Amino acid sequence: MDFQKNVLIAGTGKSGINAGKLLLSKGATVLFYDDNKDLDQAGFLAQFDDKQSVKLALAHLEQSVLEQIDMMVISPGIPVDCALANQVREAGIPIWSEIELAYQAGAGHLAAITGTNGKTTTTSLVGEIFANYTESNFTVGNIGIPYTEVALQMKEESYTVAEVSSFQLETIVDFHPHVSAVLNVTPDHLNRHYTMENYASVKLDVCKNQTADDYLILNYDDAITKEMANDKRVQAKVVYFSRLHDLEEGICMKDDCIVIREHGEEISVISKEELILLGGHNLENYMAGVGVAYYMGIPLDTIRETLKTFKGVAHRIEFVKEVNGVTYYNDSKGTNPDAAIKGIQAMNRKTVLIGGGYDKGVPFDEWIQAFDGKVKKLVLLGQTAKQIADTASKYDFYDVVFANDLKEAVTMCAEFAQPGDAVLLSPACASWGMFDNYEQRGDMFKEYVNELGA
Ligand code: UMA
Repeated sequence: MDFQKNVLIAGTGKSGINAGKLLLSKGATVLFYDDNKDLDQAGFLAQFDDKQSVKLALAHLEQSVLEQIDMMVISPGIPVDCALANQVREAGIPIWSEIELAYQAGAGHLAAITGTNGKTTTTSLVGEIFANYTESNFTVGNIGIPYTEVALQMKEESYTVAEVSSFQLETIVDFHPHVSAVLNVTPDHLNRHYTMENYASVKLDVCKNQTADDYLILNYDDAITKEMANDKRVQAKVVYFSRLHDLEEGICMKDDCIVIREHGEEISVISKEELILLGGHNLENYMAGVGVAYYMGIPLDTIRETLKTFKGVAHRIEFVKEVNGVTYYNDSKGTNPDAAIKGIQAMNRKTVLIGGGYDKGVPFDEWIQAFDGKVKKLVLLGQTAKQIADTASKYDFYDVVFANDLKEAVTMCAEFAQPGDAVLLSPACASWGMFDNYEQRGDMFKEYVNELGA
């Protein structure tokens, strides 16, 4: 691939910066464009060693400039039908997604995971499996590490797993993972893709360059992904996973154990009891991760060992520690009632729940109704504490106490919880006013839990 071109990079976020650095190191000249006319230009340009080869245009691009451009690399947050992209397309200039550039520059074995929910957890799991298998491994993409940031470090023997969003898939060209997965498709990003059909179709593009030698992992329990197998773009071998159905071929449950069935044989992978992450949605993430890793050729022993130790993604129903027989979970990312419902649903035992925080003016009724007899004590803090307590009383739930801060809440939980119980921070509220962000809230929670002792 010849990278010595004049390249227009749309977007000056982390995708744009890393795409630019990659291209500059290959001898390209780069013109950045960003709609943000207030961007700190000097600060931005200071990030590049080779300043001679970098230019920056804000909010406006002369038509005459396009005549010198060979290609455009577009950041995922920029819609592909914006005025600039249309102008570039009309001028006959190719548009590449940042992941396409990384794919062209990178090397080695590639798996790609997309879907509306669960893709970060599944990608992290596969990333850990790869890390336990080989030294040269990379976990990249929408998960927060731009693929272009590390593409040039990849070697033929490297194993890479990329979390890919629909935004990134819209402008792929030759992007070709050996194993791809579409976990599920539910309404999201419709302001960008307009219809569910478009959104689902862009997700399935993850497989468009795959051949009969490759694998496409699909969720059998999701009506949209189940149907994807019949799409004419699918040349790869389809492998379904299902939490709810017994499959003749594919990945499913048998006697509470994840099994792989292929060519009439059954391989037992792991029992549900050995897994740390709770909830049906996590079981699906485990199954998809098993499928991706297995068809990437990773030995089953490595997959099993990683499954046993994988603690999930920070702040999402994250296992923290067991103290005096009580298991502590950090779900600080449960920043709204919907997300917090998933948190409490994932608990399979009596739970002392910490909730409350910043007031976004949302009702808490559905969250309280989802307690389902599992919550033995609700420890409330923050602006919304009284509103939550009032809502709880509407549903005859009175096991409520108030804490002045998170540290006190953790101390109270340690007193209320009995061996065998869970303590869950899943506040159903944003953290603002008490913490900088949900990450800081989750980190503080973990610190206080660790202070409780062994
Ligand atoms: N910009 C424009 N015009 C626009 C939109 C943005 O000029 O119409 C400019 C902004 O002024 C800014 C730059 O583009 O300077 C930002 O680019 P970006 O939005 O593509 O953000 P990056 O920092 O490059 O981060 C992107 C992903 N962001 C989005 O898809 C919105 C990150 O996913 C990803 O982690 C990162 O690349 C590395 O691959 C975030 C995300 O929210 C987490 N993803 C969505 C999701 O998960 O639902 C898809």
